[in-house]
Amino acid sequence: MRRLAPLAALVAAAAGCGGAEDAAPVETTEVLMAKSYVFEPEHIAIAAGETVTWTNDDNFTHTVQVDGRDDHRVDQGESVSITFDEPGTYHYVCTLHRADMDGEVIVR
Ligand SMILES: [Cu+2]
Repeated sequence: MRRLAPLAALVAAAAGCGGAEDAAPVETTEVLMAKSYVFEPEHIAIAAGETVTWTNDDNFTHTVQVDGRDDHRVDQGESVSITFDEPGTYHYVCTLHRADMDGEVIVR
């Protein structure tokens, strides 16, 4: 029984921090729609006024919709760029695959 305690504690800690949600944001303006159904990296940080480019390297069409604004369709091999002028935390989704594909842009 004593061996189970550390394992249980580890599982609880992993569940509590929400897995990848708590990963430190990556300083980049390039996000890949990688294979399959994923934004990579999911969490990025940029400076106010910078432009983020999402490029679709997957075999499926995806979209980028930031905080309920215009939805941008991105076909295979294409990209979309969005400029963020105001500091803040912006959540975005692919509206075709909401359950699997979302990410965050932190503008400093
Ligand atoms: Cu998608």
